[in-house]
Amino acid sequence: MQRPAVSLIGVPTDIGAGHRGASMGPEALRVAQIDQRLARMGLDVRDRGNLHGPFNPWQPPHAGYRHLPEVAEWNRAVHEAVHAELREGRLPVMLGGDHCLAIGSISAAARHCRERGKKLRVLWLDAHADSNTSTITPSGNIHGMPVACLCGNGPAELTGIGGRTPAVAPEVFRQIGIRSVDEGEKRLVREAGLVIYDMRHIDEVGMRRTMEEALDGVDADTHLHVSFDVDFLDPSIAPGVGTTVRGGPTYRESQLCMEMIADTGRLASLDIVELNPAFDKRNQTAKLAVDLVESLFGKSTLIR
Ligand SMILES: [Mn+2]
Repeated sequence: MQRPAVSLIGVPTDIGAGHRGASMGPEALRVAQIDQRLARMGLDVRDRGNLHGPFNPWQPPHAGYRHLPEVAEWNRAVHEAVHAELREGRLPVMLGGDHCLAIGSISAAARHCRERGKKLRVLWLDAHADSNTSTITPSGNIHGMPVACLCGNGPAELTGIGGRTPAVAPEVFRQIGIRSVDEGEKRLVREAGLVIYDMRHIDEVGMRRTMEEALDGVDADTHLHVSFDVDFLDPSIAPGVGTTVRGGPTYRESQLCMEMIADTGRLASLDIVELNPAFDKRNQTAKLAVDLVESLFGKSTLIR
């Protein structure tokens, strides 16, 4: 199988989050040697450095959103950077940063798919559904809204990034590991028809069957985007996130999830988000994220 050429794009901001610190995520992943670890697997890895954007002004919500102009500015930068890498035939890895940045990266993957006639599938690995809107959000933090915005349910500054509204249809998403959904959000995800494999589903049928279902229909024409929110993982192994929710996938379940994605050979873009070194211990969560990303790129115990 041809090894992809990988571009690392640091996006050092916590502009959409409810706690400060995800802005340090890109550097923590570099300290955990994400570039060397992928290069050692034989991948052509280039670190493009960090994108730049406005500082976090740490203001209360305005009309249901916190920091909307700043979130839009960061996401426009992410969109252009991710799209440029895809156009060059490279696999962009967005080192977040908080999860609002997936608006920029996934709208870029969607635009690339339109240009190349590919089908998009997004695996959203997360404890949360991230499908809030300004009217139901308890906090106004936009990292709780990217899925809704990508599906066209949000402010024009965000839904229009990438030139097409909505950027994607809800059918492209498969959400995995979900265990915290706000009250109003439950109704919204049901109305949108989002496919959600919550922790109860994983408990009942196991990670293997869950991933078979989530990857069903992925074929040679599919662009597979993985949006990996580190809070997907159980907090006992991954304390370095702002919004821990207990009862997440174990180390082995997470490895299997990543390995089964790698087996498809269709991974084409990746977000690593919500890593928050301010909550971490000795960078263990960054190291774990890098271990899992190695598996996502095909590292396995045996020749399979
Ligand atoms: Mn998230």
